[in-house]
Amino acid sequence: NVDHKLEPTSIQHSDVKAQEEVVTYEVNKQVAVIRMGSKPVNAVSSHLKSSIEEKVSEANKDTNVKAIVLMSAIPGFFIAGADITEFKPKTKTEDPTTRLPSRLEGSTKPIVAAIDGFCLGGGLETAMGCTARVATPNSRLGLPELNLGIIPGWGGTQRLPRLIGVKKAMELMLTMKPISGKEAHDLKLVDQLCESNQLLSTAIQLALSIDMSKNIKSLHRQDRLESKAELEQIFAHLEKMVDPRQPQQRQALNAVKAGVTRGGDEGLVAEEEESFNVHKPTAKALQHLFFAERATSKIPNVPAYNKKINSVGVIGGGTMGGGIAIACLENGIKVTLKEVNQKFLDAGLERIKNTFKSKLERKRINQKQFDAALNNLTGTISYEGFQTLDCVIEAVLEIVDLKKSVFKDLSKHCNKECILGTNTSTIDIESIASDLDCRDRIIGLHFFSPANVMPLLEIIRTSHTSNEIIAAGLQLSKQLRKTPVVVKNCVGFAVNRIFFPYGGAAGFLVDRGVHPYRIDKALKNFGFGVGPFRMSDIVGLDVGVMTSNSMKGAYSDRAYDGQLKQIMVDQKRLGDKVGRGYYIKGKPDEEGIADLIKASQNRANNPKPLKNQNEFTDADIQEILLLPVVNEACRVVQENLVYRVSDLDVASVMGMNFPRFRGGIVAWADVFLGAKKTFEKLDRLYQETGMEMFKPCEYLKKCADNNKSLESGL
Ligand code: 3H9
Repeated sequence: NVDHKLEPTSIQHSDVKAQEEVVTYEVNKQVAVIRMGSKPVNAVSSHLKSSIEEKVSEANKDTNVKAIVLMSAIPGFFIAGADITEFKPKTKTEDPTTRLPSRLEGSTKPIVAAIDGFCLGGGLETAMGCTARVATPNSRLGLPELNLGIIPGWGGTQRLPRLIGVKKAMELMLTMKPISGKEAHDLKLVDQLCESNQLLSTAIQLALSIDMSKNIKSLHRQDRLESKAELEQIFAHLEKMVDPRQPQQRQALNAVKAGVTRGGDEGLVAEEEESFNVHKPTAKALQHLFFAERATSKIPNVPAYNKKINSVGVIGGGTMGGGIAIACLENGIKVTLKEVNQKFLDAGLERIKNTFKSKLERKRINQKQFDAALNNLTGTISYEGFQTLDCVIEAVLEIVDLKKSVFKDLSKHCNKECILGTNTSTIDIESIASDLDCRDRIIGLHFFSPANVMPLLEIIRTSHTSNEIIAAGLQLSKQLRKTPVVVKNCVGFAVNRIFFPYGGAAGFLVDRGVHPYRIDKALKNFGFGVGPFRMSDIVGLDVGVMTSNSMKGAYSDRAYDGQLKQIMVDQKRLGDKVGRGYYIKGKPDEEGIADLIKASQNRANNPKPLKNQNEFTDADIQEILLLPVVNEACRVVQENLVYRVSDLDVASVMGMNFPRFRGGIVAWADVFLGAKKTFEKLDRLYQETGMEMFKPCEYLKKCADNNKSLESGL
């Protein structure tokens, strides 16, 4: 009953690309130079593959040609990988020797891959099928396939270990992070390094120097593999490392092992079999997320924003304000930090400086970057200089009147084009500036703590925010290297709103006899870095109480009025900042919290347990906490607050650390359960408990009734 209707959002790409694709062929000094020019990133579609093969075959037949260079006509990209828009679930295994890299490896004339820019996945596999590789030092080479729920399928699991050893090859696959051309050269993956303007001549020279009679194909090299004893150790370690929730990791390992023990040719067959058997829901979820992440900045009717944001004013130097300032400084934006008095200002500036000092000490940045960041930072206790700022972000305490007075000041002291952002997480943005004439420039810029680390920027538009200011917000997020999600104004916006039932359901379960640590364990097993109670300790329980009160105020019908958090706060167990919360310094404190749990259950009138604590499986707990979140996400869709359903998937992954291999909160329900089952499970919970948070909303019901995916939208 799994609903597999979820499709990548950009299926139309490939048609456009097929027409634009150009592979050119010219002969230069007896070398055939084949240039790939398939915009935007040279993703290898079936069309591009056959065009390359045609040209290589032409070169092999051309008696004037001694060698071949394969390079890109698109600056910055060699090949970004196989074309993901063409991915379909496989119905049968194929002959792996028909893949592009194997075809290239079969060339009778030497082929040199000349790499300048991204060389990823099928791109690196193609380069490894060539006889040799030349690259620029800043190129990016890697095999990120596991991030799409699949394994390298064009011989990457075979050729990479044979070129750089199993240990490093598995590291590249498991971390999914690309390495630079320079590192690749150090590892001997790349034979020669050169600057961009020397790329063609270096590649030609290298190509002409290769003697094919002495060449050993990458697939058959033995010299760079580790010794038998080393391999045993490496594999034993990797066996422990692979995450059973991400089957593609084990499958990549299986393919590598098969190749190392049985030889490259058999390894290719093993890779094909493992590829065929990849866990399809995980692959679907991750590929969905790939396109979802790239779609969030596409907002209809928003004009192009051709300026750069050079200067930002940050009002309030506390944790959030400081984090925002650091994010700006790290990305070359000048920051003016404003506080109410010199003492607070000094403390705020000090915190920012200390963060950069610690980065310098840990060698995360160099002295030049340190100096540049601190030179870009100024502090003030007045609005002097605000007239010239491009953007101001308010991060003062969550007090409506205080925010109102800040915006009144900003309307006087900033220029008429300045973006006026608020980082509020709980206050209605419409109300902050209801009587000001700069309402069209007011926008929510909601960062997640720590603001310089978390990758999401929630951009909130009020009924007055202009499209130009939305464009400016998107530009800011690009400069800060964050992923934006644009959401219309509502209490909690996207992330806090859809996740408010998560804490509620956790409290609900505790009052019905399930221990907080048991709940944390189940959610960790699901893939969250930490469970909800440990997370509360990190965020601060007092902050949690404040946020949940504001959510309860707005969505009282489906809130759970649990008392445990308040009881903890009354006992001064505020979380990590005081060393004690649900845990003591991160360690369980069963005895310490036992009475507090009882007190919470008493206040809830000791409700009947749903079932015996031992009978709860991980899946039961995960569904009780997460299905109401899916339900609330569907309500957000129903209220038309986001531009596309998948924005909520991105928001959940980037703002709440929802495990990315589950595809995001709505995709998880869609792909792993299906709309119908999601509806049935929620409805059953609603019937059993009478709690409104479980009552399926109209949108969810409609999708289930019409057999449509939850991602299909209104
Ligand atoms: C693979 O190779 C499997 C093999 O082993 C064979 C198995 C059988 N396909 O990210 P951007 C589009 S799997 C199709 O905004 P950037 C992207 O959607 C692949 N389309 O640019 C976007 O379209 P739009 C392994 C692709 O500069 C546009 O290109 N490779 C592909 O910020 C620009 O992309 C990867 O996983 C693709 N492979 O980042 C790498 N790649 O404009 C995937 C991009 O309509 N790609 N597009 O929204 C990336 O990581 C980044 O795109 C890259 C550039 C770092 C290259």
